[in-house]
Amino acid sequence: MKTVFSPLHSGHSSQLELVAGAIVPGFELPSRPQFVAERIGAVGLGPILAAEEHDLSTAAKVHRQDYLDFLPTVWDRWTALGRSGTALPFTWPTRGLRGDVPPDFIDGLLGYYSFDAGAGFVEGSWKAIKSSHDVALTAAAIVHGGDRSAFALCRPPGHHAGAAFAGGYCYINNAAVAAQWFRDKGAKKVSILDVDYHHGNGTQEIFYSRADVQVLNLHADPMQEYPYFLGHADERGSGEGEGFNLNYPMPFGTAWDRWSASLDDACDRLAEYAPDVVVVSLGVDTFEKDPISKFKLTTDDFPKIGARIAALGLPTLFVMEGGYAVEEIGVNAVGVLSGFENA
Ligand code: SP5
Ligand code: ZN
Repeated sequence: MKTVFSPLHSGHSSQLELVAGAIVPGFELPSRPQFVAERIGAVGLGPILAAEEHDLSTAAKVHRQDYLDFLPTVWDRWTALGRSGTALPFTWPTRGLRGDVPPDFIDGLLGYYSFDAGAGFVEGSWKAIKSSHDVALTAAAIVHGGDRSAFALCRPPGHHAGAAFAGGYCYINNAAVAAQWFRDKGAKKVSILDVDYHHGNGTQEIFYSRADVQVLNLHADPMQEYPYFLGHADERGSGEGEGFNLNYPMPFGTAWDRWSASLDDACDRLAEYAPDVVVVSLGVDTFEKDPISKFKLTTDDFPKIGARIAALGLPTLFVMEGGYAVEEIGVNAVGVLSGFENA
């Protein structure tokens, strides 16, 4: 399996986040994809290729144009005020406030275009965000070109990013852009299978009223876990999209038995839908030692995920999402890919 990767991700560093009332160094570290790349080399998964640049025309079909126009401007607006550090929002247009009027000032704009304080900007952030998007589309093109699968080693991740908002370490929804790109290249139907620990709220929002992209999400129950405000089992799509969004919320402590039952059901529903291509939002923060998560998957479980997905027999693009146990992220993520290859 070919992997696509970009070194430009590394300028997106020194992120800060709010955890239990304290501002701490973020969990979404630049070392994450390095560990994955090292493991790819160690097991001989296949070549690691450079990303090719793609314009944002496909992204503009899943994101709002004003949001895409805003992202590259954040750092300049921030530093123009003499600020340094991490650009972060602190006010959001929740119920009872105006969500339809973007303010002029950067602090207001950051809140307008986000749903949490988990997606800050530093000097290299935009280049990293754009490179992650390019990684996803370069890998998608490899699958479109006839390879059975490819791996987009994206950083930053994407599945929390919606049509017009960042959040949860995500800015551009790489998996959603790839799914849209496959549609534009002739795929009639695309399935996105999101196995990250957290609900992929952005992906759900983007495709919620569409029947041409099925979205299946396995995740921690939003009654207990971030992102809290989306991901319930009764969210099944709207209008033409009714029935094409499926959520599998699971409780803290979920281990392989229960998690794999959800995966089996999701794979059955996916097979019924019979897409032309599958996009896997591959988070490995379901791992038992993940520092921000509460599922109990073990390193031995990850290859079984890959094998189950391989049994679908469909062209498959893997897109890297979360996973914060950095020492083990390589073994676990590549475990899924090897399990797919060896099935
Ligand atoms: C892509 C992805 O996996 N994003 C996850 C964003 C999670 N943001 C909320 C983190 C809450 C961290 N709680 C830390 C508890 C540490 N003991
Ligand atoms: Zn996650």
